Amino acid sequence: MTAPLAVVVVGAGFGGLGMAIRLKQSGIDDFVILERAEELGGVWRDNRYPGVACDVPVHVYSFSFEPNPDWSRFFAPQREILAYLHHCAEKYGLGPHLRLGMGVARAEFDEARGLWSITTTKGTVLETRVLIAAAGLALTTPVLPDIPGLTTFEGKVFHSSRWDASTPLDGKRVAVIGTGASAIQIIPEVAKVAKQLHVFQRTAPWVMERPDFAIPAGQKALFRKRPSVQKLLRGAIWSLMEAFAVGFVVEPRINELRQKLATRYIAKQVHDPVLRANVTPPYTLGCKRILFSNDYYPSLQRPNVELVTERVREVRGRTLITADGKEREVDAIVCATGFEASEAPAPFELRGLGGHTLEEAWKDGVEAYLGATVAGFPNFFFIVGPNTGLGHSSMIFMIESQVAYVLDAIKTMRAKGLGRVSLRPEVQRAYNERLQERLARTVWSKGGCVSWYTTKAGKNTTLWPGFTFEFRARTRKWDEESYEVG
Ligand code: N01
Repeated sequence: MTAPLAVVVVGAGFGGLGMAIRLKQSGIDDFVILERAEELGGVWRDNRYPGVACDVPVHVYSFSFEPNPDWSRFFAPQREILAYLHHCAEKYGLGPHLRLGMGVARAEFDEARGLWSITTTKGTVLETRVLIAAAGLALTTPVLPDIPGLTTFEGKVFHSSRWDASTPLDGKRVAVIGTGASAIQIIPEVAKVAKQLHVFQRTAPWVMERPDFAIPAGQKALFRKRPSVQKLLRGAIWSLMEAFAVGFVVEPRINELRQKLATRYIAKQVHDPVLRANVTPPYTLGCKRILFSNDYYPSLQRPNVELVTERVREVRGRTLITADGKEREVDAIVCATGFEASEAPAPFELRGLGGHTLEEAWKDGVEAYLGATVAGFPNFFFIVGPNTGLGHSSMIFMIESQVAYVLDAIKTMRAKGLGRVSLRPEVQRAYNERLQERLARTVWSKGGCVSWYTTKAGKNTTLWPGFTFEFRARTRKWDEESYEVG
């Protein structure tokens, strides 16, 4: 076995790459990034469905330290975001640190030596002082619907995040199950080429107008010449998005106003009163993720598209049978049915103090401190851990906040010669009590919906309950007093 590393980062998406860049910039070079896939990119590598694009303005959906003056659109397509991540890895010299096709099978903390021992999926063993899981928690593991007969469907069936490019849908009869963020990007594209498209909706989503546009060449030139202009724009967009949080967590009347706008948008776009009623959500706007699209409602009104609100009871042969007994024969089924989220499993087998697993620590629900550390798991950090998701702004802001926190912890450990830092259980308890109290007052708890934000028992394990600037302030410096150090 080789000498212990300083840091192992697991995952090469926005979180893992952002962490790795900051490590390098801080002069910490003895680290590796383990990535189970053969390519970097995280969700932007996995999601390749037609129409896939960022649903947050791209000027805020990119690293603050690496602006890109060349985005083609305000809501950039997936291929540009993936290319951006490749560019970042290359520019910041991450190539020699990347171990592609190598995931983590298990990791165990050696208490006597204060080191993590990691067994990779290739069977190699690595040791490291600090282990950082940036492997995605909430939106990584696809969920297929539990419909009898789906697995024996005689045509093609696939999940939105595992798009089967070898199955062109042109001229085919297609079913899309789900009407979430992925589905509303897929449906308009498939509707253009399919012979017939059946959209199976369980709950109507709130959809608002998407202020998308191609970024003019003059603007790109200006961004290149004066990066401060793009920075100012980024700040302005972030501030506007931050204002949306007011409606979610402080003043519901702001949300009510947005809901009126969304209702008016339905009235403007959907002409048939039956369809209009069917696409009108039965819950308060914001309770589930707000979606943005200009072509979703028009696509539902194409002659080759049908919105089905009956539950799919069974799949038999090539036929979907709904609860009302109606049968629809199709060639392909796209399951845009989301991911393991609020009850996501630990990203890999992790054994901390006393040999206890993270799974055991989370038996009553996933939780952490500042989405980063868990009591009983020394020298272990998450990027995009529990309760760091957002309903109103860009995850990249949260990622950069968490990276700063973890980096400060590592730098402090090195400066003070700390071999082991372990979150105090009482800190985790108090933090989560307060977090859940705040979440209980928000639209995510009171809005009358069932969403991937909360567990079946109703605990919100995914979202941060406030403004992103609050999170930034709390993660600016590592708080040594919250940890037992040694
Ligand atoms: O998944 P979802 P998603 N039978 O869970 C339905 C991010 N994202 O992949 O509402 C029938 O939101 C389910 O119905 P219901 C973003 O954070 C980002 O679309 O539960 N239907 C719902 O309609 C997003 O929130 C971008 O009643 C079933 C849909 O499937 C997250 O990913 C783009 C069903 C699932 O929607 C997940 O989005 C895309 C069943 N058994 C996604 N099970 C960006 O652009 C589920 N459904 C950044």
